[in-house]
Amino acid sequence: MARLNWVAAGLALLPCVLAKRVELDWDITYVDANPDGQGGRRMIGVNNKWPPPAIHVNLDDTLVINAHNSLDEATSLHMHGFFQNGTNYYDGAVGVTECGIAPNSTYTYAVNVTQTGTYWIHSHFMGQYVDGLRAPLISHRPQEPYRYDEDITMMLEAWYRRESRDIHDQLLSTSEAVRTAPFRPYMLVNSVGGPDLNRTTLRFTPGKTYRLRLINVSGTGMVRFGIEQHTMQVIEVDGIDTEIKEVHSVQLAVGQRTSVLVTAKNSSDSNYVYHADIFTDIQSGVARAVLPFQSIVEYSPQAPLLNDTATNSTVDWDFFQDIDLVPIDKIPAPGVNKWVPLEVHTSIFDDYREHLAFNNRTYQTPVVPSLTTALTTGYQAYYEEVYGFKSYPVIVDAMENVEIAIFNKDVNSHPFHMHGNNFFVQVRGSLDKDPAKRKTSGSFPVRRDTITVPPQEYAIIRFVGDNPGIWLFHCHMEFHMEQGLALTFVVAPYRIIANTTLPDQYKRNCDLMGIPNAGNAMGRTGLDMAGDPRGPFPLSGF
Ligand SMILES: *[C@@H]1O[C@H](CO)[C@@H](O)[C@H](O)[C@H]1NC(C)=O
Ligand SMILES: *[C@@H]1O[C@H](CO)[C@@H](O)[C@H](O)[C@H]1NC(C)=O
Ligand SMILES: *[C@@H]1O[C@H](CO)[C@@H](O)[C@H](O)[C@H]1NC(C)=O
Ligand SMILES: *[C@@H]1O[C@H](CO)[C@@H](O)[C@H](O)[C@H]1NC(C)=O
Ligand SMILES: *[C@@H]1O[C@H](CO)[C@@H](O)[C@H](O)[C@H]1NC(C)=O
Ligand SMILES: *[C@@H]1O[C@H](CO)[C@@H](O)[C@H](O)[C@H]1NC(C)=O
Ligand SMILES: *[C@@H]1O[C@H](CO)[C@@H](O)[C@H](O)[C@H]1NC(C)=O
Ligand SMILES: *[C@@H]1O[C@H](CO)[C@@H](O)[C@H](O)[C@H]1NC(C)=O
Ligand SMILES: *[C@@H]1O[C@H](CO)[C@@H](O)[C@H](O)[C@H]1NC(C)=O
Ligand SMILES: *[C@@H]1O[C@H](CO)[C@@H](O)[C@H](O)[C@H]1NC(C)=O
Ligand SMILES: [Cu+2]
Repeated sequence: MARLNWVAAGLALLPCVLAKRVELDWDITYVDANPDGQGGRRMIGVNNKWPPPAIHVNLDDTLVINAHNSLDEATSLHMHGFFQNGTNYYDGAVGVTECGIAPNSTYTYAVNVTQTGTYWIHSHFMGQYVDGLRAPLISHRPQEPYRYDEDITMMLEAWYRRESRDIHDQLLSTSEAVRTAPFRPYMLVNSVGGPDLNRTTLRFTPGKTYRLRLINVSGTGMVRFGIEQHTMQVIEVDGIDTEIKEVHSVQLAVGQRTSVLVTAKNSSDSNYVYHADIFTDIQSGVARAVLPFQSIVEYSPQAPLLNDTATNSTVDWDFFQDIDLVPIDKIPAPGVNKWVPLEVHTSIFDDYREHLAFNNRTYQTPVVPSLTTALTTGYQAYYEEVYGFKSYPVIVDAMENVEIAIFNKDVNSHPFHMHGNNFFVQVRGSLDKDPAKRKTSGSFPVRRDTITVPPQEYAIIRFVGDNPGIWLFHCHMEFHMEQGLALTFVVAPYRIIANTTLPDQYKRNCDLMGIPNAGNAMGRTGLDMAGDPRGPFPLSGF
């Protein structure tokens, strides 16, 4: 029986090694691929292969990626969860921290690895990651806090047969009849899926302990993962090692990562079912599954499959909440100097399209990337106006402690991702102010870089403005971001200006695409913001 490469790729843990330079040449190319075995389509891969390879680095390595763009449109790479401290221009957010890599051009991303845990790398231009330009990015440390025998990455996503440009156009259509949810026939586990469950079998050896690194790289939706008759121990979320939390299942929103330890049974008498269902949201603690997915944990090819789903005794979907986790490094939450309340709405705007918005302001990429603006407008870089109304800039002073309250007034869950930092998860509660639903963190709140806020609930998070740069804060459901659910934190403009020298390649790529290398969001000087769009605005009555 063919061994899946992702199972065989479980790394034996290496002892402490000297910091090294990990240099990768990535030619970003269109590739025909057939992930569900049901007919292929054009995907975006690397060096004419799909899926792009997982990247493994060690703490203190330098990761260098020479990214060449062989597509017919711009592209970029974002290392999701890496703080890019001092290297804002390598954060990959097109329109914020770069112009994008022009077709036929190159951009070299270089970062000193200061964080460990489970991350991923993906394009941050339009829906290219949904078209396949994404891969796990795993950072190992010499001594992991927990012991395990094998390290397995499971990248989970919903698979679309259509290219993301089509889906974008469909969702942003002015016709309500066209704006239907795109079809997702299958779940992919490490880029394979489809009706043949053997393609996603997870093979366990009796007695071994596995670290499963679950990464949700979906375009939309939430995933819940569980193995029948196995408990799991959560040990990491979004790169932060936590104290052990025993669970039967975990749920992950797009962009989120959770590592669990699973101890295999001692006998290979039976095989079991694992689940990785997609659901849209959790209401009253009940998930609405839209795409159930099951595959097999195999101890022995000869053993019978115990299928608990058939007897209604499946996994206990005991939705644990991230706010209950305790990081092992025990950092107390900072105080608060700045308060940023954000209401989340979806509605039809006066351009007759459906947009999503923070405080009714729907994000639009400025003409000139916000980082260019910060570096070329002198003292005006301290004024929010200069970045453009639609890039929703929020200026944060150096070392200011920011508290963000996200009030989700929508009918869907949204996973919010912060670039350049992680945040402390302080409070969760419901908009109806039901005290039973309010939860506060302990003294050492969990920190993460992506938080889900269910519909009609709120979350309060805090971060410290200790990483000068311009950092996007957005819903990680790709299409929601394209529908405008994003804003930018402009952290410590004085320090950005004092300490940033843009790489030559940054400017060359802008030149190639005809994007000015100076000026405000409109490409003009000073506060001349003529033509800066304010709308569209929500049609009244939502
Ligand atoms: C890229 O370069 C190739 C070969 O030089 C050329 O044929 C192609 O038109 C170029 N593509 C773009 C988008 O400039
Ligand atoms: C990495 O660290 C070295 C040594 O401190 C420094 O010279 C180099 O500029 C850093 N590289 C990046 C990409 O930040
Ligand atoms: C897949 O599973 C079926 C039974 O469901 C089995 O007959 C077949 O041999 C398996 N194929 C592989 C490649 O393991
Ligand atoms: C990933 O997250 C999305 C959105 O938060 C969710 O809908 C989906 O079910 C999650 N899981 C998987 C496996 O895609
Ligand atoms: C497997 O056997 C070992 C040694 O007898 C025991 O400590 C462990 O609890 C057993 N594991 C399970 C999952 O039953
Ligand atoms: C388990 O049983 C359920 C219900 O009968 C069925 O839908 C599902 O396909 C089975 N799972 C596997 C992995 O065979
Ligand atoms: C499982 O639950 C479903 C729905 O409640 C029911 O129709 C079915 O008969 C149950 N099956 C078993 C084996 O109890
Ligand atoms: C957004 O617009 C709606 C409808 O016009 C209004 O009820 C709501 O108060 C607005 N929210 C904010 C934060 O401006
Ligand atoms: C960024 O680097 C500065 C200076 O070393 C440090 O004080 C700060 O904590 C760092 N912030 C993050 C988010 O890495
Ligand atoms: C620029 O960066 C250096 C090195 O991290 C730091 O010591 C210095 O304080 C920074 N300058 C400003 C104005 O923030
Ligand atoms: Cu969203």
